[in-house]
Amino acid sequence: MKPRPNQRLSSQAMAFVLAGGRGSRLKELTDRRAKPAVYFGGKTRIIDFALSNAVNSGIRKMAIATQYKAHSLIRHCQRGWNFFRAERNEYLDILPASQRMDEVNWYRGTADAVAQNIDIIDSYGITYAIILAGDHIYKMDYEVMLRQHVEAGADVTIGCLTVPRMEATAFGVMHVDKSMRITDFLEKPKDPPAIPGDPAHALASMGIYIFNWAFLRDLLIRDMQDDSSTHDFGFDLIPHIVKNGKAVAHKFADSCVMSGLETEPYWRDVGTIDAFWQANIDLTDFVPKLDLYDSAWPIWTYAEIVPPAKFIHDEDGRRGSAVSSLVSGDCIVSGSAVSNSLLFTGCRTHSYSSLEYVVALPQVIVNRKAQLTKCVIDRGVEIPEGLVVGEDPEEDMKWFRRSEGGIVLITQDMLDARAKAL
Ligand code: ADQ
Ligand code: ADP
Repeated sequence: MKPRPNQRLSSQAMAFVLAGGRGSRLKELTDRRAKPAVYFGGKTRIIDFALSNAVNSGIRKMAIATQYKAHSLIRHCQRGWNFFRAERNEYLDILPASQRMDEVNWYRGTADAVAQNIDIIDSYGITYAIILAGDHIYKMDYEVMLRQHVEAGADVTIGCLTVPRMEATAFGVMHVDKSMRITDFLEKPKDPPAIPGDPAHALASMGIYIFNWAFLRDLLIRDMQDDSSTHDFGFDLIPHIVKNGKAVAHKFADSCVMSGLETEPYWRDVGTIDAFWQANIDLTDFVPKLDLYDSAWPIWTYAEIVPPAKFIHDEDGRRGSAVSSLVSGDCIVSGSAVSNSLLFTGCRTHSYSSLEYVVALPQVIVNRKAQLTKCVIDRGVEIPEGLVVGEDPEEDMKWFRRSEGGIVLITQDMLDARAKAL
């Protein structure tokens, strides 16, 4: 496809979403689904943020590489993200690690997930490839980053943000010169180097990369044949380009200002139970930092057509109420008190029960007189009558998983084991 003058760069780009990782720190929440398929924010799943950003940025060619426990993720994408039309030159391909290349190798790393699909990417006829992680919560206009990439004449442009130095052990950490060219890059360093003049912070990679496709294609072909490589962007490809080519950093904070999307940059890796719970509960704030109600930047998802949420008095006249809470469709709050909580689609809470600071995933049933505080409840769990969670840490730990931050994760398997033991 030949670029036309004044054409939006996003129309010459594809988004390749890496969605194969488990996200093991989310514990039992990712026993049966990959992290990108985990529910977030009352209606959506984590991957919807990267996909919505791409669509809202004007990108109409996408590929999603899946690997670990991909069924739930694939089903979600097929149901919710099926509006791309080949006749309008739009594509969304789901690419499970399926041994397409040689019937031996699954995706050996993040770069290999792209390399094994070179033929499909070629068929899109794009100039730029945007590599995204499918497991972060943020809003970002990739067109702004594409413009910087082209203006700088970079081989790769990497999205980055400032993080507390000690948290940077989980990230790729970089140094940049005045022109934002990356001069050093260390993947997950044990002792992260600080930003010069700011010892408390480090400049971390968001795992978002823009490449000219022809450049990346060559690099991937060479990397596939290199037995010493782990075939990972952070460990192998990026350090190589920093040394031998031109790698440039794109600051997320500047990006937010330029796109006019967010006044305060918001980016979360909801990788632990504590972070997951906190980011969900933050949405119940009076003015949350993440605005899900911005019709100019919608977060699209698959949603069943369901009846509206309902709040009812029970037969004893107890009020069913929810305050400072997000309540999705098909929920019935009957004679129970819900506060500072999220009820995903299809939850039921029964008389005399109370929920405070609770994240209840779809189809959770809370039976009578249960008292739940500060917990995450997995999809489809039925909370037995009278269960008390969040009052006695020792009792909670006997049956459930209690995080470092004191958040209790409840799954049906845990409840079944408890029922058997009692
Ligand atoms: P991590 O997030 O730790 O670091 P990784 O575990 O490779 O890197 O995951 C990146 C993305 O790729 C995730 O969305 C994951 O689901 C997916 N993924 C992992 N293995 C995959 C595979 N085999 N096939 C398909 N998809 C796979 C990265 C960068 C750091 C950067 C952080 C920011 O390496 O430099 O700082 O992201 O979070
Ligand atoms: P979702 O992630 O869409 O909410 P579920 O929680 O129902 O879906 O299931 C997650 C994944 O685990 C799906 O791929 C589903 O097919 C699978 N699954 C659900 N229940 C079981 C089970 N009891 N044993 C094995 N796999 C299951």
